[in-house]
Amino acid sequence: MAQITKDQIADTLESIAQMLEIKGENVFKIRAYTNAARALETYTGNIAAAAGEGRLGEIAGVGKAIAEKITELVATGQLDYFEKLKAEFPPGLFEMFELQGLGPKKIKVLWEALNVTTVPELEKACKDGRVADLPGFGKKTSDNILGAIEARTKFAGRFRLGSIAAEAERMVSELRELPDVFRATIAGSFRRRKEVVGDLDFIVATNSPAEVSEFFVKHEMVESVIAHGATKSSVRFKSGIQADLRVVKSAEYPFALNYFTGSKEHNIVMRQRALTRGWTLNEYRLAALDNARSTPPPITDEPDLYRALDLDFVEPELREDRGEFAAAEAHTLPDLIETENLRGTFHNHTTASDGRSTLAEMAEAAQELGLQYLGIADHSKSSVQAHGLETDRLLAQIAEIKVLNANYDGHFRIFTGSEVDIHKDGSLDFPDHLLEHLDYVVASIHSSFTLSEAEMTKRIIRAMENPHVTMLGHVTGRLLLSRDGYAVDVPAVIEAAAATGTMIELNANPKRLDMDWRWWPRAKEKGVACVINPDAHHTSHLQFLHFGIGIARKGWLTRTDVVNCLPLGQIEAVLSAKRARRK
Ligand code: DGT
Ligand code: CA
Ligand code: CA
Ligand code: ZN
Repeated sequence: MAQITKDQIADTLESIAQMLEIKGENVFKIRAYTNAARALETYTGNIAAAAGEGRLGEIAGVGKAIAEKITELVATGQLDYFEKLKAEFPPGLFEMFELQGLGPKKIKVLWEALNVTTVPELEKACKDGRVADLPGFGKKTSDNILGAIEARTKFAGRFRLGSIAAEAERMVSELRELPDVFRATIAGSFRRRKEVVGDLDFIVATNSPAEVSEFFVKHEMVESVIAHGATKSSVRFKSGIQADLRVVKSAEYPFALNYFTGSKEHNIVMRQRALTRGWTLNEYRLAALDNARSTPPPITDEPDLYRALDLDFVEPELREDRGEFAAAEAHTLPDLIETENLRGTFHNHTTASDGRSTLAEMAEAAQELGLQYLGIADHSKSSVQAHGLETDRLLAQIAEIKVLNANYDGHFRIFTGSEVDIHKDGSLDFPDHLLEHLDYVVASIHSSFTLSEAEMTKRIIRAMENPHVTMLGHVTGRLLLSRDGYAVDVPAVIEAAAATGTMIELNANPKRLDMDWRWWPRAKEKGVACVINPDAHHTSHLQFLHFGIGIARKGWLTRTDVVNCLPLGQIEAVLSAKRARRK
């Protein structure tokens, strides 16, 4: 039997909480399940081992009753209580939970008042006005639900890099360890670090194709097998993503790797360049055509292939046919940023607002990652739902940081910041005389998402004109695969960032990855500094920086374009540059 994963356990607990809420159970009981689910999401230990040794109670947020249920899940792969509870509900109801903005309270009303229990029924009820007429719903809610249904269809079959990276990386590392496997890589959009991917493409070089394919289709992460052949297999992983495996001989590997890395647009140009030299390029080889004036050179890896076509090696992230060929010919490809270049980061939350780790825990985690500084930017007072800080709590946090900093002997530093809400009119949630006490300010939009593009752009630019605003947070507010960003004229924002000396954030949270990689070359050209921030709400989220690096690379950025590559001792001047300029 396949071992149940931590995420599957968390999902089960989350579903139980939703069902209990529909049943109108006591809030404490409901909260116990949601808290336990959250605790598991960030638990880094081995859950099966902890269950086996009776140590689940040690996980903060997991009580005795829930620990017993987790133990049953780990031991048997299912939970009797959950199955019985589920049987009390129409099955279609669970799909409704996947719609953005629709929670148990509303689902309960829709079910009881309109007898709506499936997504198609819900769509119909919205369109004929029955949902808008429900008490507490209204036209706006009905429209939002329709928007969520539309988004669900539009995004079906796509996956955020952050939700499938663990499965993909585990598979490739296990493939590499098989006897007789010479090389194994995840190609496709995953290798190009696209923010969302359609499927995974594994390429393996081996002399034992049957054994490798067998290992792949029988892996415990596999939910179902779509095809199982000698050199091509396809499966669906438990997360729902499809994964294709191509097994090739060592000599074919560079060609298969290059072809299946793509993009399709990049491949077309590669093949064209081969043709103009009288050669033919496909996923197996580069060979001379009859009319060829020369034979292609021997090729043992991807750089050889690019060299053969008179190109510098093009990093996978740049293979989108967006100027990489001209640069590779002219030897002007950028020396792309790497994770190791980062020295610190700025947009991070703590338990003071909606984070789940304390200030001290966050600082320790940053040091363990080898960072020299950590910026703390908890929410400001208007973000009530996120427990935003009022003036006195912010001042107390500044004092607390001062004390911690005094103990670091200058080797590490916490910078005091705030993620300040931008009001509807572009004014900020804190007055200047308070912002002056901070090392830096992240300004972000968390309300009034539906302004027109012109109003929204004006609002953001007005905020950037404030000399205390060091950086603009998540530029469009998009949530990948669930919510489009608000309407905003990004080129105008980039222009204003350049004019005011404001940095633009590359929010590295895999749900955001905002500003989009397609805009970074323009920002760089205008001289706008990038700052890569994880928007961490837990110590484990500092790992999001890796996703941010992938996007920065896709945006052609080097270490000199990203301010948080600067070491302690140099970063301070950059943080205060904008204020100094205004004085
Ligand atoms: P995805 O999976 O939709 O996120 O995107 P990719 O880029 O991984 O696309 P996928 O999995 O369909 O195919 C992997 C690569 O194989 C793709 O990037 C380029 C190559 N490829 C697939 N179909 C074609 C094609 O019709 N022409 C060319 N030139 N290359 C193709
Ligand atoms: Ca793919
Ligand atoms: Ca594919
Ligand atoms: Zn935010």
